[in-house]
Amino acid sequence: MAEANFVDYVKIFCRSGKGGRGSAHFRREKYIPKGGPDGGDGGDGGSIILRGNRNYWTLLHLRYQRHIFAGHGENGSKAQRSGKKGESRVIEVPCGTVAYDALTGEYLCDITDHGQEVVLLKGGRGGQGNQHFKTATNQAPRYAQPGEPYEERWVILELKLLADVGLVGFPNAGKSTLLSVVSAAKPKIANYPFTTLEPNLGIVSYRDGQSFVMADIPGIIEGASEGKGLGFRFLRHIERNSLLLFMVPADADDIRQSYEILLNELRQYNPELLDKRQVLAISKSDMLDEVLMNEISADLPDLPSIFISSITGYGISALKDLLWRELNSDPIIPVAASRETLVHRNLDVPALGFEDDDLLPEDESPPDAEDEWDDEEESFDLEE
Ligand SMILES: Nc1nc2c(ncn2[C@@H]2O[C@H](COP(=O)(O)OP(=O)(O)OP(=O)(O)O)[C@@H](O)[C@H]2O)c(=O)[nH]1
Ligand SMILES: [Mg+2]
Repeated sequence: MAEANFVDYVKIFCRSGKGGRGSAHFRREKYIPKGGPDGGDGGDGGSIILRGNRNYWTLLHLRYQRHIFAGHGENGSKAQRSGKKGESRVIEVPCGTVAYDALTGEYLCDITDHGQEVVLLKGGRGGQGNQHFKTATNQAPRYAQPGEPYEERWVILELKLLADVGLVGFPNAGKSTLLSVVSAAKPKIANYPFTTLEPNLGIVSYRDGQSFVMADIPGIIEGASEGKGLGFRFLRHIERNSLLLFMVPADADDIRQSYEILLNELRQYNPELLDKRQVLAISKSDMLDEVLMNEISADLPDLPSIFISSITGYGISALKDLLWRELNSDPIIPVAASRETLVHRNLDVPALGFEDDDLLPEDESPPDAEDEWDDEEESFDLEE
């Protein structure tokens, strides 16, 4: 995942298709003088549908596709012919995409699974033709239903990565290096803070073809809650991880205190983050000897902890074992359920800083906005 291509917000304009009009036609043929009503139904308008697709990792593919229109239903016509349905438009999104109303910030829906579909905007129903309105007392209804109108809306799609393990640490703690060692991901690694500017995901293969997903997010610093460093911009990507892997480098002045600072920043962002399972990895342990390790071990915070080195490989396979065990340990909240019960707060739209582009550009005005009236369809048999 190239860093510049990580897009986790898009704003798009969607419109469903309107329903086709029912026809009010009467059958008129040479030797059938009173053929009766034979107007067909209008076709349903197409819907706008969101579908989860595990082959997408970002919303990049939607960045330049700002306006999405479904097709209108065609009008019904004579001889009971129904109008064609309008074409629905399916928007493929990565699993973990949440949709909000762009004007109010109101939460609309959440896509978590591959193949999951949610109708974002429903197409208008087609109107019934006059053939349906024939009754004992009215054999010649001159009435047919109009189609239902379309719906339209500005929508913001937000991606919250669905990873099992989220890495939490100060800049330069070795998060990206670990991800590069345990997965095929190739994040940028360098010996300065804020190398990682956008999240990276990697799939960690475990025994017997099993695997879990690890997310490397930009480093957090003290005061992130006040907007320092990269702030909280990326913290929502760990909101859905079922386990947080804290990383504190072995050369930190005070490992316990570093952990507390990280924990506190998470708490400021969303206290529910602290309900997740946690593991502490002391990274860069190749800089320690046994004496130092024992010394550090004696004063570690109370959570499953492990010494690792991504450079020498020390503790890496034990770390994978530990993570796997924790991920599958008698779950307080099973992974899948925790995704489902995630409470979505409404979005603070102005804070996202989208340009004010709520006007549709000229060339993309809606297709077929006028309801065209077809004369032939409207002809009545006046001998009736
Ligand atoms: N000695 C040693 N150095 C390491 C180890 N892991 C990472 N490093 C070095 O630490 C530096 C920072 O590593 P990164 O993986 O970029 O750190 P990061 O946590 O992703 O940093 P940000 O992206 O800035 O938040 C690099 O120079 C790495 O080579 C390790 O196990 N041992
Ligand atoms: Mg990094």
